[in-house]
Amino acid sequence: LRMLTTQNHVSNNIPLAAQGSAASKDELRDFMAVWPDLVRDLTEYTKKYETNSAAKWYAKSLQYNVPNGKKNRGLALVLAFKMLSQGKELSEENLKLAQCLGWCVEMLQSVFLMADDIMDGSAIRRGHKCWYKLEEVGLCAINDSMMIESGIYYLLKKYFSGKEYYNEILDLFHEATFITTIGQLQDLKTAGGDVTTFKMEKYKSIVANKTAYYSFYLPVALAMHMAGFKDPEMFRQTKTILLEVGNFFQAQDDFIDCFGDPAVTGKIGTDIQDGKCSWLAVVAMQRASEEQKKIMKDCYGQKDQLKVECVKALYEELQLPHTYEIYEEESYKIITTHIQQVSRGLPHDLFFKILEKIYRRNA
Ligand code: DMA
Ligand code: MG
Ligand code: MG
Ligand code: MG
Repeated sequence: LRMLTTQNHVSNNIPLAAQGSAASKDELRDFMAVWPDLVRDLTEYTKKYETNSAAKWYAKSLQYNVPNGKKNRGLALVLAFKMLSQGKELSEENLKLAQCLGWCVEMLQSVFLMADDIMDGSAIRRGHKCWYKLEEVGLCAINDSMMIESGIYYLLKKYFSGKEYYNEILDLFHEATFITTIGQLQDLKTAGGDVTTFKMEKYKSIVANKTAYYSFYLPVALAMHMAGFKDPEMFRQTKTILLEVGNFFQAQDDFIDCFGDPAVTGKIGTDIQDGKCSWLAVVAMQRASEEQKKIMKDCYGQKDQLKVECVKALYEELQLPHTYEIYEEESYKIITTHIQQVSRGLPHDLFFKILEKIYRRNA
């Protein structure tokens, strides 16, 4: 059966992706149903220290920033828990806990996005103004993001402090947070530098830290702890595969930043203006003539809309949309092969489902 399934992934890779199979409508609905309880937990907690006004503000900030995304990370955690746990672990109660933990990952994602939008100077997120762009918010968004981060640890304590895996999941949240901030630092410090020095190796290092670790490894590793996994070799293999998936995901994000439709992505690209070491900039530098490199040097990393258009035109001239299409196909195949090589009883289907969820995405 496994042979057949994996074969299917290599030869017939379109329909599965279209199914968006990492979570069904029901799973999304069940996941959403848990959120209001967590908001209540957090606002009740706030009221212990302050008047209603802080709790009200916190509720508003949570509601605006946490539940309106695709929820891929939280749903991946629930999916992973279902697939990894057997028999007694897969109780109603544990499922609810996995959903809570999934929301904690979504909260961490919001924390990073709230800060990321300030640092990147973005205007739109998930089809609405970025939180910091709201008139009544501004730089209060920094404090709001810290409040959401703290909320994660309140919820972890409330729901998991009695569990034997409590320390493991706490460590994972702390580690993922630190690694992501390292990645964001790399991203910010590289941005605006000499674009002709942007290389794929540098890109991969930034992306493994800023995106892959918290977006892909964290949710699955948390689910593994919940399901009682202990073997470090299993975590190592999981990390290797999922960092690769995360690299693929960020290359997509970078392509979408320039060539995506804001009506679909819910955000407006800033990578060219910000002079980011993006997948497009790196590949452009691999292929550019000396003359084209000079155009990039002159136009990349500036607000001037004419210069931004100039960079986009150069990307087109270098046929990067076509290169990207090939890259996406090839990466999908390579990751598929690597998934098939994973041993030690990890379910290949879990990795396939996570990969299929993002393959050929446009948002
Ligand atoms: C994503 O980088 C990384 C984090 C930690 C949010 P990005 O700035 O490319 O993300 P986006 O395109 O969503 O602003
Ligand atoms: Mg950004
Ligand atoms: Mg960023
Ligand atoms: Mg981006």
